[in-house]
Amino acid sequence: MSAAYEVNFDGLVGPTHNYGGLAFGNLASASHSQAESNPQQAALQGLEKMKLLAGLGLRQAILPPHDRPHIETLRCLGFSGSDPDVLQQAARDAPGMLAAASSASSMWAANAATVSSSADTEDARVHFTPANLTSCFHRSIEPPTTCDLLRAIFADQSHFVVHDPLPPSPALGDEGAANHTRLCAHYGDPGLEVFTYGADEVAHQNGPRRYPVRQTLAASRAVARLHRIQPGRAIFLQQSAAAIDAGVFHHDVAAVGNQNVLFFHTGAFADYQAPAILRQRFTKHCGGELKLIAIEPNRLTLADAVATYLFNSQLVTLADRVGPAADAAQTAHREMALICPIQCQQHRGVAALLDEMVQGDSAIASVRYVDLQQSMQNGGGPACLRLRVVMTEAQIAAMHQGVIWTPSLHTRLQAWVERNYRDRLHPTDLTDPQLLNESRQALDELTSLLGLGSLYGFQRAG
Ligand code: SUG
Repeated sequence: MSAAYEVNFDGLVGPTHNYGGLAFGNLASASHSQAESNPQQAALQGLEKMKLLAGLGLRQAILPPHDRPHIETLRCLGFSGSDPDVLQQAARDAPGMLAAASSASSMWAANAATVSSSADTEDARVHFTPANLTSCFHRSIEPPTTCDLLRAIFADQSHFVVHDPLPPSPALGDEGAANHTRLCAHYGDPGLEVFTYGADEVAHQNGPRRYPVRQTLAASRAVARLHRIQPGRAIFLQQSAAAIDAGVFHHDVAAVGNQNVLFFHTGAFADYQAPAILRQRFTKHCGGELKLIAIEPNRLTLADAVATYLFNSQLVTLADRVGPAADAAQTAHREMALICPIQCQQHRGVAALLDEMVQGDSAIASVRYVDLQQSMQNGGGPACLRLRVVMTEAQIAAMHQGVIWTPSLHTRLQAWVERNYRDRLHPTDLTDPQLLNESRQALDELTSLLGLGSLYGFQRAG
């Protein structure tokens, strides 16, 4: 075993963050549709979360936003002329398409890709498959930029493989790490890769009735094959249809795992025995015991789990702040902390449950609350905003260094947001050509701030 660390890559919120009501089955997105947003506050709230985690001794990095409004997408739909013409025509003839092409949804980095740690793969490289995000149009336009980004950050092919996304068919709907959890004894040990899916195919007899399935078993199996996960280390579990119909559009709204701990709602899985099966597989493949923290519906309904995003918290292993860094990675099962949205603190039942958990002998020793109101109103909690990548020290050294969080980068990003982002945005503002110019100006500055060169289409054109 070599020491390894979990690095959280947080999606930086883009300048067009708005409430488009675009994600059917995501209750928060529907209920905030057409509300006024505050992109500046959204981005600063995200940066504060990164700072908190870095302050807890965790490794933190940044994924830049995608360029929006995405004029190339609108041109593909037949809108033409100058960029302002394209915006005008789209606003007039297809406002839904303009909203989709303007969404800042790439901020939810848990949907950027599925990641397998090198300890689990046959070629001992870290594998990434960018999610195809076929279920919603506004998200389906993310994969090309995600590929470019991941290939720029993880360019060293002796350590990393960035696959192409799966073919974009609903039969292969893939939403990335939001439906994938890695369990292990130590980060550097081979683990168990848990893939969750909504149905075998899209139209499944026992599938949800109200809301769509976003992840299929065929997609999860394909990702596991591409990643060359060692035999026995991938497991596929179905989400319960009732959970999806209650608003659990991604599995990470009903469960979160870290190392040897799984914190979940008992209504999350189709098979009530799924956690017990996981426990057996964990003992066989990882050694030791998987600690299950199960919350029953009589303690918390699925509806309240969705409303508070309790399970969309980040479950993190706190590093030893006194000891040397390498030791921090090697010592098993240090204290874990749960990073919860403030909505959990504001809900009496959830706050009481968390207090009990911390005071009792559960594996979770402390809770920190973060204010992510702007993202939460679109259905994105702490765990949605981050993509976990487990890496050794050598792998961390091999990735692009400019996106690694430092106090000085934080200060520069804060100033960059304050300088470039609006503090009010209404969906009707998306037609404003000035917003397009501001966004491009901001992203142009950002790529040089992060040392990423010309990443976006608009930087390469002309
Ligand atoms: O895909 N919301 C996102 C939220 C993604 C949350 N991610 C995880 N659970 N990991 C989605 O539903 C709303 C956009 C809008 O309506 O403007 C949106 O896309």
